[in-house]
Amino acid sequence: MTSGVDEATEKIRSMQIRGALDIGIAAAETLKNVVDSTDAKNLISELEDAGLKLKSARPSAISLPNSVDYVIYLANKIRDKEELSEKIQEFIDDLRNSINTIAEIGSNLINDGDVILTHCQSDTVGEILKKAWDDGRKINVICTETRPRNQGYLTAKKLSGHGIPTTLIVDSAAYFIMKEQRVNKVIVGADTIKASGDVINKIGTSQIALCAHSMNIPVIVAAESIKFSPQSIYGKFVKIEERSEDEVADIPGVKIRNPAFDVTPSEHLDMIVTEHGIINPIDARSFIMDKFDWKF
Ligand code: RUB
Repeated sequence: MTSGVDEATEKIRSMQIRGALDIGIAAAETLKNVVDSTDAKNLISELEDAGLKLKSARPSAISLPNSVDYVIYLANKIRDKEELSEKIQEFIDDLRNSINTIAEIGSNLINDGDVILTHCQSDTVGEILKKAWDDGRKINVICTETRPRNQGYLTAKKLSGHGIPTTLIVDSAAYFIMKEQRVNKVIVGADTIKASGDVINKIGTSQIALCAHSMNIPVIVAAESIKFSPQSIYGKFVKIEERSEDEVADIPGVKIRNPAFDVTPSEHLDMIVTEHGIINPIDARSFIMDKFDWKF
């Protein structure tokens, strides 16, 4: 396989590249390399092979197949390789820019004095919080550790490195701390958003959203449109990644489970911030029909 496809697939699989947006961008960049280095006559089959490989790297972030499918859609439409390569670059640039637009929109939801809880590590959420801080809003952020891979450490380091007062807690302290610290907003990222408005994100998100919902604390999801699932319109199931038990514990005779994502029902979510504006989770279906017209 040419053009770094195996390397990119391995980096996504081993989580050297992680987070749904970065995974989608890495897939598009890899396929652009395929376009730039393959004969025009073999291009579609090379892209399809590379796309299949990339898609197999991780199953729960829809940004990965969406990104692959969009590049292949472009390749079927645009036969001139140079023009195709430019269009793929435009797509990559749009993906990169969408996070800044979400930061603009999402930071307006943050008020001075907010105590915000976030889970895992989402670049999109991070940019919202940093923008709110840069705009002068004095916020406090609580990060969950996010066992077993501890992505919450990355979030805590990034935010505190930016000057934002940041507290790290173990995952099981979420409910206690939400009450004690009077958390007034929960903000999380997303790996996949279904037509029903249900959101697939890092394992533990659904518990946090349930706690927040029970205390009337708004739960905000920050996600680029590439993370919505057109396949879910037809009821396609999203596979929840089950990672190695080695990440959790080694206790002889004990079965270990390590699901990496969970599904938060739309009724426990208040809004989704996208680069196209804020939507009600129950409007996800029409959002998908509108933004994925190339799919239908
Ligand atoms: C990452 C995770 C993030 C979303 C959104 O899981 O669940 O919340 O991917 O991230 P993992 P972003 O570490 O297993 O990839 O906003 O950066 O796209």
